[in-house]
Amino acid sequence: MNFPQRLIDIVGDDGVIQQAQAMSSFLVDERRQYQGAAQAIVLPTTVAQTSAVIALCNDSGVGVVPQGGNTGYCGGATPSESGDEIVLCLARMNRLLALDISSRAMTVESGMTLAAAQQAADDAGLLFPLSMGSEQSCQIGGNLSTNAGGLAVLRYGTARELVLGLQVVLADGTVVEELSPLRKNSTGYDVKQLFLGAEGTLGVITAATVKLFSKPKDHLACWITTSSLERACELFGYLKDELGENITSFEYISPESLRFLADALSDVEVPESIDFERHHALMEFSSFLPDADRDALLTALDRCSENGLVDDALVAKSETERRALWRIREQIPAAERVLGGSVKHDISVPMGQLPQLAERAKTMIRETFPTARCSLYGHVGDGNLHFNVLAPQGQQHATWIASNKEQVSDLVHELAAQMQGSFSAEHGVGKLKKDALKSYKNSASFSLMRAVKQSLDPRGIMNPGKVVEGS
Ligand code: 2HG
Ligand code: ZN
Repeated sequence: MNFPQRLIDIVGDDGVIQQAQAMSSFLVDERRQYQGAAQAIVLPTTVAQTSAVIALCNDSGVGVVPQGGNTGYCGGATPSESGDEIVLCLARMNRLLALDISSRAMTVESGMTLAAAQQAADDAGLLFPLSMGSEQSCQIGGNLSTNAGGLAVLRYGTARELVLGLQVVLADGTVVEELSPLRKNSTGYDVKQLFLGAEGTLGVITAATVKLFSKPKDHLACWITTSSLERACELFGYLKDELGENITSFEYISPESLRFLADALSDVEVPESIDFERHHALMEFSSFLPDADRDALLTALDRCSENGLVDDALVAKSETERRALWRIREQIPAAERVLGGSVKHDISVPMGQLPQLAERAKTMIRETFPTARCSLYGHVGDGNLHFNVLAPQGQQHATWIASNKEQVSDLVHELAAQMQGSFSAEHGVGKLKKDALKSYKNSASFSLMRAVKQSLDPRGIMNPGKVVEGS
């Protein structure tokens, strides 16, 4: 029996796509950097089917490329060009399996979109705080596999910190069943951590039990104008001391990024009072005592105006205004796409060094590529900057990016490493940053990663060519 027929025997006719046109969207990554090929796209509906498919692939030496919403930036869910692998798409495993209000925990299958998971929590009067621009299409399995960050890390942590339990299928088809809502469990190795951030190279996450939180009674978004990134960081420190855990996001937007947004996307409204020449922070403030907390926020902002940290502050007066402010920040990546794309970097350094990182990176790029344009924005409250480099005006963007991206990224990643930072704060490694992992990961840790890969996936079938190879 041929291989695709054996897959059909496990998942049924409607669970295997082999026709070229129907397969095409699964074979290219979000940013169109990688074009792969595959024997088939396989869409299981149960963990038993997933286990049988992976065991079959292991026995047959066929590579398995797990894929969620296919929104990743590093090519981690795109198969190789060989055409020998299968793409294992989890989209049909998208059920809510349990929601335990007293444990503040919810168990969902991996193919549930992030927006659907947020909604499921909201329907129960609780909050699932993971949040990012791609939430309508990205899926929980992918979020956990890349240890995604997003917009509320400051208060709730990255995806890794939101997980209580996992169900994972290993390369030989074994199902690791640890879907527990327990908050405390001190029984040896925390096995689930191996799979969070592994990008499907050690096994496929099929379901997860995640933490839920009380829903704040009020959200306030506040657009703050200030004189520099350094000031924005100082301001964050001050407001954190004053307002504590109530600050759920603190995002930075450089004047350049705001200008790119306005040039590219005329449908995103930037309030007239916002000065394009200045630096910006978008702060989200969530509270359980709306009136008292709002007063505390306004008083803190007044004090910051008096001591020169804040030039201007615009507090959203309604949910519509709040959403409009967030839209400005969230649409910056889309604006860069419209302008022809960028060489993207997702770097982090110890908090205090962020302004220095930004200045050094800009200077370095200017020295080597005097007319390239830098776009700086990101999650300043987490020490994570998106430092993106756009082609010089008037140049053919795709050609410029293709010829210079490696040199640009080497410079930026080297700088982050020199400053004790990370070359990938929240987007993962995939194919794109595999060499950077080898260069910058601590060598003992890198060897350990290879040993773990070798031990869990000795035939190298799990997401081949991504992150790390076995030893
Ligand atoms: C964001 O923070 C995302 O908006 C995307 O992580 C960053 O597109 C980017 O460079
Ligand atoms: Zn980001």
